[in-house]
Amino acid sequence: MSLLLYSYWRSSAAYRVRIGLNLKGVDYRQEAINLAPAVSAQRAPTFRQINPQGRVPALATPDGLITQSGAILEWLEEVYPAPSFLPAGRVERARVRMIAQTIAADIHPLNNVSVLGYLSHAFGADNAATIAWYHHWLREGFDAIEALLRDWAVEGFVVEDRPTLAEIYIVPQLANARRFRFDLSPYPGLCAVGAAAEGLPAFVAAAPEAQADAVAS
Ligand SMILES: N[C@@H](CCC(=O)N[C@@H](CS)C(=O)NCC(=O)O)C(=O)O
Repeated sequence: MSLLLYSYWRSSAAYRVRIGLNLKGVDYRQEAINLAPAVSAQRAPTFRQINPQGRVPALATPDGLITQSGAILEWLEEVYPAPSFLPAGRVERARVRMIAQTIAADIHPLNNVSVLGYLSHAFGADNAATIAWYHHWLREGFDAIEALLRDWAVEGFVVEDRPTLAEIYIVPQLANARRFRFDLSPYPGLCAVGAAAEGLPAFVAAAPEAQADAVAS
């Protein structure tokens, strides 16, 4: 099956999908869409024709173009059921989905590149204010996840002994946190999850620095 991922090395949403594709062992090609403000390839009419939302990730599949990392991951899970992104137990499935949603719905949308740009252009937020905003929403979300991990007595992977949807969302969000110099010392549980997953081949190959467009940006 021929799959083409529109991606950007620094996009944490695309990073989730790269991890997912690698965990499934699926062969895919990538086309880099440069989101750097000075380049803004996502605003180019050519990419808007492919994905009218102008965002990455987007995956070209035999079923058509699929956008939204969560929708792409669900599609992958349906087309390539093994190994599954989801644990066997209902309680465990709910747990990994809780974590994924906290990141996908409560942290990431508030800290997206276009949101940060709008804060600056429309409201005059300077760099310090923008970073304070970024850290605020990260803290809100990470506090919640850290408390859950503590309640569930997680040490390492969130459930079972392998990465699931939880690690697919946590690892890229941790990378964003480090990039924006967010203090991770209050989050030993999250860091332990990251440490359990980050060295696995599927995660190493998906990391931002490992992407071909990292050098070019
Ligand atoms: N909810 C979307 C978010 C996609 C998204 O916003 N991607 C970012 C990069 S991480 C992007 O393309 N940003 C461009 C922009 O904000 O204009 C998903 O999970 O795929």
